[in-house]
Amino acid sequence: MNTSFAQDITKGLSAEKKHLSSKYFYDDNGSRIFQEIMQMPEYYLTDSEFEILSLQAKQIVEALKFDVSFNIIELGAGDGFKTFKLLEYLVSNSIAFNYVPIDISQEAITILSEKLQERLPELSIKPRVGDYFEILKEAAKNDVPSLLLFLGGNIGNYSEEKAIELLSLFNKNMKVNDKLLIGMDLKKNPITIHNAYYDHASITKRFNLNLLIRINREFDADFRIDDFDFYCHYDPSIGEVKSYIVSLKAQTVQIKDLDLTIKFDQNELIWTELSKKYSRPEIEVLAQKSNFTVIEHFLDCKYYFTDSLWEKLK
Ligand code: AVJ
Repeated sequence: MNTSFAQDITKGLSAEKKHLSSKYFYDDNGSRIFQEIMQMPEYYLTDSEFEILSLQAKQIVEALKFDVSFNIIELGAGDGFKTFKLLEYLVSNSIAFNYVPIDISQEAITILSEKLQERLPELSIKPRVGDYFEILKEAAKNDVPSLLLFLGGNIGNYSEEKAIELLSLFNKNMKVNDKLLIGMDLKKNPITIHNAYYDHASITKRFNLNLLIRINREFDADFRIDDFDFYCHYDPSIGEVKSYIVSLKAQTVQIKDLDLTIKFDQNELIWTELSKKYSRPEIEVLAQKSNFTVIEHFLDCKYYFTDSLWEKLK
C-alpha cells in the first residue's frame, strides 16, 4: 500500500474542510486524462509554452551564458514533448550538453528516452528515476554548470509559501551561476483562465473524479462517482483557480483498507487543486525570496505564459 497517499487521504477526508492533493491525480489513468487536457483548445498553457520553446530557444540558450559543456536537468520530465524543441535547437547547433530527465515514473522515463534516441540520435541523455533532490544534490557536486528545467506551470499547484520552500530547496542544491528555467502561468483576462479549467467537454471534471476512482481501486472504497460533481472558480483578485469535488447528496463512503467511514453533507466540498497565476512583478518577488534573480521572462505572443530564466545568487 502507498502509505503517504493513505495518510493524506485519512487526514484530508477527516478534516473539517475536506481536501485531497492534486499530486495524486497522476496515476496511469490520470496521466492519460492530463494528456487529453493538454490537447483541449481551452487549455492554452501547453500551447503557449510550446510556442515559447519553439520560437525562442536561441534567445534562451544565449541568455544562459554558459561557456563550457553543461547539464540540463529536467524535474518531472513527463513526456518531454515541449522540451524537445529546446533540445533540438542545441543539438542542431552542436552545443555540448547532457540531458538529465528526472521523473518518478520509470515508464515515462523509458518512453521519453526511446523517443529521444530515435529523433535526436546525437543527444547525450542520462535519464534518472527517483527523487528530485537526491539527484540534484549529486549533480551539484560536480563542477559542470547546470540548467534546471521546471516547466509546464507545475509551480502553480503550490501556495506561495510552499512555492518559496520548494524553490529555496532547488536553490540550496544548485551552484552559484546555475540557472533555473521555470514555467509559470500569468494573470490574464479571467474568462480565459476560467474556460481553461471549466471546459465544456468536462475533461477536467473527469480528471478530478478519477481521484475517487483511484481511491476505490487502491483502498477498496465505495465512492459512487455519479453522486459527485466538479466545481472550480477563478478569483482574479488573488490569481487563484481552486478546484473541488462536490457531493451531490448526503452520503456515507467506506474506505475499507483504511478503516475509514466518511460522511458527506449534500453539497459538501473536497478541495482538490490550487492553480496559481502570477504577474511578472510577483514572479520577481518569488525569485528574490528564494535567493534567485530573474534574468529574463520569455513570453508567448499572447502574453499568457512565461518561461522565466532565473540565476542562483551568491
Ligand atoms: C499541470 C499543474 C500545470 O494546474 O494547470 C490542468 C494541472 N489541472 N487542469 C494546472 C491541471 C486542471 C495543471 N498543472
